[in-house]
Amino acid sequence: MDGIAFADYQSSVNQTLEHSLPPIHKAPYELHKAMRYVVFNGGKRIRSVLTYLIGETFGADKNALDKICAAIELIHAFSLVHDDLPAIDNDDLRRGKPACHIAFSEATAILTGDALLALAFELLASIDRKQLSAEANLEIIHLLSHYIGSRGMAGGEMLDIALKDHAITLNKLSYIYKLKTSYLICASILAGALSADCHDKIVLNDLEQFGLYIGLAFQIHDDIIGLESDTQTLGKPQGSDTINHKPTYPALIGLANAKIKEKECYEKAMQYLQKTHLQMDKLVALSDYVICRAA
Ligand code: GRG
Repeated sequence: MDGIAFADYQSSVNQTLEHSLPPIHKAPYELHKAMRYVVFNGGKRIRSVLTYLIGETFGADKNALDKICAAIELIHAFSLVHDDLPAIDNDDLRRGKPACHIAFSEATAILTGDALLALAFELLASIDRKQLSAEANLEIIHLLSHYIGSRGMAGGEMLDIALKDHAITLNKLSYIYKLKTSYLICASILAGALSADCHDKIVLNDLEQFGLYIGLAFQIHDDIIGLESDTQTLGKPQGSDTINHKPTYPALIGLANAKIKEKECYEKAMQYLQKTHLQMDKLVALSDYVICRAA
């Protein structure tokens, strides 16, 4: 995210992750090494930057935000490790480096994902009562667990697997993208608002819609750069979705129409963001980055 002032947020979440992850000199060494390998592997931290930006706007406590953001990045890292497994997407490369099951072993990768997910909720449950009310803390735990479970990210991944090699409509693909990608982005945004005890239903609804649309734009852009960016920039083979016969927006409606859909989602996202009357400069800059990034 060069050129945009997000380095402070990335460094805050990285520091919290550094303190929260078990050290590699503590047993089980291999598991702790793998957990750190996948968390400090060059991720952009988009989801946690969203949480920081929204949380700050509403006046949330910085220490509480640090833990919530670290938990979100742990959940995200967990989902990528399991997504790359031979039984799911069978990807050998992640962020240009060997995927966890290649660098370690398949069993280690499964346990690494499990341990990251457990640590995320341990972190959320450890937030100081002076930094976050018990009600808000519980709401955030409820929100995140709901958005990543069978009616969210895990459910989206299940549908994705079930539909492999089957004909699929654009509506169905959008639904899968909503569950598997937009929901964690949405949860990151709403967690930022809840961390400041925001309970304004209209604002929360507008933020949710912003998250759903920017999440869909993010995933469509992921499809587009999968075709257009080179292998080195992507950190995985260029055109791998096509080679693996994965249904994507460009595969279903062509590259030019996919770009139009992405722009429409971005514009819808901006309309909902404007409705919230929040301090928007950085959120707009981050949203612009989401649809302009090369990797
Ligand atoms: C039970 C929570 C749970 C999950 C298991 C495997 C799985 C189900 C879900 C995977 C969902 C997934 C990997 C969606 C793809 C989203 C996507 C495009 C991720 C890439 O995000 P970036 O570009 O990654 O933000 P970096 O590398 O920057 O962190």
